[in-house]
Amino acid sequence: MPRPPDPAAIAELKAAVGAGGWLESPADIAPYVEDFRKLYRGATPLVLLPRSLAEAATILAVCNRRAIAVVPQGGNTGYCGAATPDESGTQVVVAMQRMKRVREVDPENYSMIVEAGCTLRAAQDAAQAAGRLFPLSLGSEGTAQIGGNLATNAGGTAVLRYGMMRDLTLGLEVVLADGRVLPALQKLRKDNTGYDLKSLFIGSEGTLGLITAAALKLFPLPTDTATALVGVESPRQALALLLRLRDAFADQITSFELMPRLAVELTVRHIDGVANPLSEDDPWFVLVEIAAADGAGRASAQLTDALAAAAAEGGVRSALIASSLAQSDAIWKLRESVPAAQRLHGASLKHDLSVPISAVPRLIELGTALVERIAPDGQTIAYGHVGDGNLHFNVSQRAGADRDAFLARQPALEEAMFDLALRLGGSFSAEHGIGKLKAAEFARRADPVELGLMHDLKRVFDPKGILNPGKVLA
Ligand code: 2HG
Ligand code: ZN
Repeated sequence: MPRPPDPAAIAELKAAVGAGGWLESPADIAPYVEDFRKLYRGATPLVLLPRSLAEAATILAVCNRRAIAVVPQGGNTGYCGAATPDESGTQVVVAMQRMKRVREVDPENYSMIVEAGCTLRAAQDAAQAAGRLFPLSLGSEGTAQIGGNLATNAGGTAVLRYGMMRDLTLGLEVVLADGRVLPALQKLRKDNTGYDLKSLFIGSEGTLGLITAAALKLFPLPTDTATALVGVESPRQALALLLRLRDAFADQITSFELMPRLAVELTVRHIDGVANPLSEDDPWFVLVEIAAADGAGRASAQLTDALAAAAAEGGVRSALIASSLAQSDAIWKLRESVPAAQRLHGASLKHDLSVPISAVPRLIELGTALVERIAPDGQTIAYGHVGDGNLHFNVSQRAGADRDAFLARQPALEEAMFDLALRLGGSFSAEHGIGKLKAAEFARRADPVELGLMHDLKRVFDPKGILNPGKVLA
């Protein structure tokens, strides 16, 4: 069982990182003990900010020897509380922001090596400066860090074309619970030497090791991108459009994001500088992006043709194809501001669900009916990465509804939503992870064989149970 650090342990940990490498005053540690959604507020005696692999390794060696629990933290933008210490005041936080170097960009091998504390945007920028694309893309990319993206196997808005963080990872450098280093930073496309250990750390939310750096895959930089906002009648029509566009563009479609009219209305109302360029009457909107690297400059014309053909057959109500970077940025801002607009609008209940893509319309129909029955004081705002079968099936409090009464619907609604997703062959955690928020649910719902193996792995990687206790595995 992890123990609270005594003064000697605190002194040893401070010495491991040196001056400027730790925080302990309540004001300094405040941002590290609360999660982004303010679901959890914990406590910690010490936030450690290692600057190097050696410092990170020493921290874990000390914590393991002394049985002190460690909570790894990146940009603290996660949705499930995985990076927040518990309330006991015994867990130290290891925040990776000072390990933020881009160690290498290798355009010939289409790879880069980046430290865990590098923000996603800084990694994208470094790739771009070398004429390459690092494609992971999320609303929080200016703050989210590569280490957190790896620890949560982040998804975002370009998964349809490029996959999730796991798919974008070639190698990892990880400090194990006892301070040993797994130096698996290879940038090979092919390496069949035994078990794929690195994959275990991706999505493990800091429970199996502390990721300090990664070798990531790069791609050709698109020379030609076209973005459109399309008004459609229904999720079924959106799905038909996706299939049609995939026929026309194969894997050049990078994003296919669905939003209901209410999401657009709330965003226009609450976020400065956002407007809906389409008709107020469109019930659903799709953001489509296609990207080509052939230098032919035809993306916009081809997307226009494809949407016109769909419209001629009644498959599209209205469409705006961005004719400038500013217009494409405005369309993206509309989509990426939906979570902030929902936050400003009032309380919300969130369900990060995925189903086979073909079941998305059914999920929306049946899920909306559940909301009407279980939380009539809420309004469904189901939006997101429909090209990946991933909906953020969120519910916002109706104007004038009692906040506490609305929030009290959460357990019953969540149970019904998760059951529905599973019945449709889906998952109750698509891209936001388990963390603390869904750990009990995971323990209850996971297959016993699968869960047993996960506990066995946890014992092998972290025999003293110091790494992020209470997260993922309850
Ligand atoms: C997104 O796709 C994020 O915008 C956040 O994953 C989703 O706030 C949400 O529910
Ligand atoms: Zn999302």
